[in-house]
Amino acid sequence: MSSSSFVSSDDIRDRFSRAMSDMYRAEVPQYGTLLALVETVNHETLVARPALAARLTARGEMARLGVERHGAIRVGTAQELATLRRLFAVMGMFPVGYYDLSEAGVPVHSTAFRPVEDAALSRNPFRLFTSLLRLELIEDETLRAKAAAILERRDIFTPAVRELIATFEAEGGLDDAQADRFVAEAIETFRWHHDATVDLATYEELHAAHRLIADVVCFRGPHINHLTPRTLDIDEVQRRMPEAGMSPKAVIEGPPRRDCPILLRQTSFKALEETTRFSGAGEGTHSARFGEIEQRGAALTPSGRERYDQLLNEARRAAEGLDNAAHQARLGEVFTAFPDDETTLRREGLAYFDYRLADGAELPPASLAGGAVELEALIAEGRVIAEPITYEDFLPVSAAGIFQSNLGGEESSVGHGNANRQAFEAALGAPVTDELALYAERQAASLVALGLEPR
Ligand code: OOG
Ligand code: NI
Repeated sequence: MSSSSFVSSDDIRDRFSRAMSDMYRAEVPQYGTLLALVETVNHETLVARPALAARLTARGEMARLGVERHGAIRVGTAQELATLRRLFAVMGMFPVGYYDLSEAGVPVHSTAFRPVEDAALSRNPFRLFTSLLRLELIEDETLRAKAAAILERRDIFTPAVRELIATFEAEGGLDDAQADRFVAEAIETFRWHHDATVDLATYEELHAAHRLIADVVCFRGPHINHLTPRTLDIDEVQRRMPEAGMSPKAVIEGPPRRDCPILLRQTSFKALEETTRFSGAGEGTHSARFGEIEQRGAALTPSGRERYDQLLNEARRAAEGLDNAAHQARLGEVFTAFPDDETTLRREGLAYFDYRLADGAELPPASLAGGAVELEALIAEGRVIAEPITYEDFLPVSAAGIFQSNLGGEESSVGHGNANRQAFEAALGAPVTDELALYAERQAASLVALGLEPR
């Protein structure tokens, strides 16, 4: 087969993200309601804020806004995770970042499979937050062995998707018909099943150890547990959720509302209680699936991130049990210590920026290999434009908040483990890419393209 008949990985990812969204909308109608609300608020925001619209267009983010989603899944074994890595590679999605959720009493560690190149991100940035259950954090040995044995018996992939992954790896691509077939087969892995694979007693036993363990172990596959559209005004969507019939999570996770948004703000509607049939004719309920929204801001440098983590901790200590309005007010006060204008964020090296030549501008020849002082002058003259780079990743504290609000807020009964990135990478069969390195490279490349010294 000639490579010219291959469909690009970006196209396959785009087809997959649309197919997942359609499947989830059919499975969880409230997700459709949430999509409609986000679209309305995004439209209103763009009309009210033409400067924001112009900026999203300039950054190539306008086209992706309507299709932008992330989702989340949880798997049980190293083999499942390793095969997922190969499956996502077909779609140009690679493991970025390591997240340790055991810190928050959730017995998983995670990565995000996502595109990494600029062009791929603009085409469709679909990401999947993927968690691996850490059975070693179950204290009861008998229960741990039982869970492992149940997981050993299942195969979460269809034979056809395994074949198509192998074809992709051997040939270097998939043609149009293979790509469609791949998408149809791949989404089977993430479908919801009303039937559990275990009896009610086993479910309850695992559930008592940790609700998440039951969610991962008792079903045929890693059902997609939420999909998240990107909003331009999360406060407004949160405010309107109840009148649209959704029950929002108590507080919006992440930083407060700001003039220059940073990182990621997230909220969700609560997981649904769903009727589940157990083997041996038992019936009960399980809740796993919910809807979430996110608002993205600038990627922070290591020092910006350190400052963010510090302030968030400070705010959280005093914000326990507050409602969203009070929580946001408290965050707002604490975060006055974090500069909220682009020039300061840039000069103090708190956020990553992308530098480009203004339309029609030229650089004076002397600026070749110029230093920071010269860069500032070029920006002041309007010849070079600096735009914050959008954060494409996740936040462990927020992720823990999302997990917990959908696990019923109960106290965890599993031991808090330590981060174990090595074990995660061994299971994955590959290293995870450091997300901060990606932003740093992108910033440096934009300066080099202008003939300026990278910073
Ligand atoms: C994943 C929760 C994390 C996010 O947006 O931070 C997440 C899960 O519940 O499986 O999706
Ligand atoms: Ni999420």
